[in-house]
Amino acid sequence: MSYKIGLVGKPSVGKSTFFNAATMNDVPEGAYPFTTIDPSMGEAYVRVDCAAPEFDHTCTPNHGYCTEGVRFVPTKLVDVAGLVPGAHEGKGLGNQFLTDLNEADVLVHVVDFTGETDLEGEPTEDHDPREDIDFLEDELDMWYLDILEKGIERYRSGYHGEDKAIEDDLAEQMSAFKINADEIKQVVLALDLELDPDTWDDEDREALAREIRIRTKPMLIAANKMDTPAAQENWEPITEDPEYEHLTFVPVSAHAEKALKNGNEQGVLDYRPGDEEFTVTADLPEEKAAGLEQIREFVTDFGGTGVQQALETALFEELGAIAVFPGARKPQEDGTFLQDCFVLPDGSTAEDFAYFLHTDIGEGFLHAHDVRTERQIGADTELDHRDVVEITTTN
Ligand SMILES: Nc1nc2c(ncn2[C@@H]2O[C@H](COP(=O)(O)OP(=O)(O)OP(=O)(O)O)[C@@H](O)[C@H]2O)c(=O)[nH]1
Ligand SMILES: [Mg+2]
Repeated sequence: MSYKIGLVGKPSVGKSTFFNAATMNDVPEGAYPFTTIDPSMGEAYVRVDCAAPEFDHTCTPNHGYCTEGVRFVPTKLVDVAGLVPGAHEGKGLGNQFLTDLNEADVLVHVVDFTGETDLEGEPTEDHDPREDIDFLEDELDMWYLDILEKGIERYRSGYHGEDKAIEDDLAEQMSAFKINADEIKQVVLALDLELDPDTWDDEDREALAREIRIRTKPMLIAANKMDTPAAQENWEPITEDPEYEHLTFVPVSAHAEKALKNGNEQGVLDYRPGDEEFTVTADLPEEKAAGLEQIREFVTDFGGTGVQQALETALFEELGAIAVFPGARKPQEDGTFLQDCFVLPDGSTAEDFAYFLHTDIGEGFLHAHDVRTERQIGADTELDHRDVVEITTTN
């Protein structure tokens, strides 16, 4: 039910460091059972400002945890290994790679901004991280193009029904990308193409595949290793390059996040994930203390290590998801309050939310209340990020 964020990138960019830091969580006992589904899939958290303080009560989260008004809401994170040239043709870990990619709702492309690793992840000098960005986009586009071509073949064969429109065949072939015939038609028309694949040349098909990929697989660039001077030098030229206007970049030090989480676990410092400050609580050997001071400088300058920021920007901005609290103004009789906070697709209505909670609630939907304003809202009202919604049913 929760969203899946996929970490992708060539070898040695820091995917595993990012993944380990993000999924290593000091969750209070009884909060949420940490389940490792497989070694590359874990539970990470995204921060949402808790609504409970607005009602002068303390929340009791069912999942994740809440600290000083910040709710940590679970989300799934996947370390998608195996990006190599030709991955779309099954090279490297090809099929596993594509399965993982397929299941990810949004991608975080981890890029080594130092330029000190080549496309295979081997040490080098003066590698342009732009090549990595282009390479991943091209690889994804070729994978989409393969599937698009199959859809066109399907249409030409006429096997699935003579009067089917091209967008229907493409939508069927591309169903794993969660795009429907109507949306495909929009993309075709937006590119000034006709709804007839016989009029499309190679370039048109590539453009179409790319456009569908951009719309269905939102992606964020995590500019990693930004704790190094080499990476910092690359930041401006790349993020201000007009070629990459379509991308969002977040500066990240996966290393720093891992070090702070480790310190927290060892009880030598207090750090809340995502914060731009932390407190050292133990007497540390000089070298370790100096290392932490470097990290302090980094998180102060960059507003955090970037790991939480990358996950949240991916989910709430690139994908456009919203977090909604089901609830009432007051705690229940057993003292529980705002136990849940769910992440829903952009544009979800009050009725969608009811169905999301349970089919019975959806089917019995009578009306809903915006708990903050105490106003009644209809089934079709679109919800906003951080809404607190109470649903009244007939049953
Ligand atoms: N300076 C710096 N080094 C980092 C950072 N994150 C990772 N590294 C280093 O980069 C190297 C590769 O990190 P990994 O996390 O193993 O990279 P990966 O992308 O999982 O690599 P593969 O599993 O081989 O694909 C290691 O030596 C890390 O210590 C960072 O934020 N800053
Ligand atoms: Mg790894």
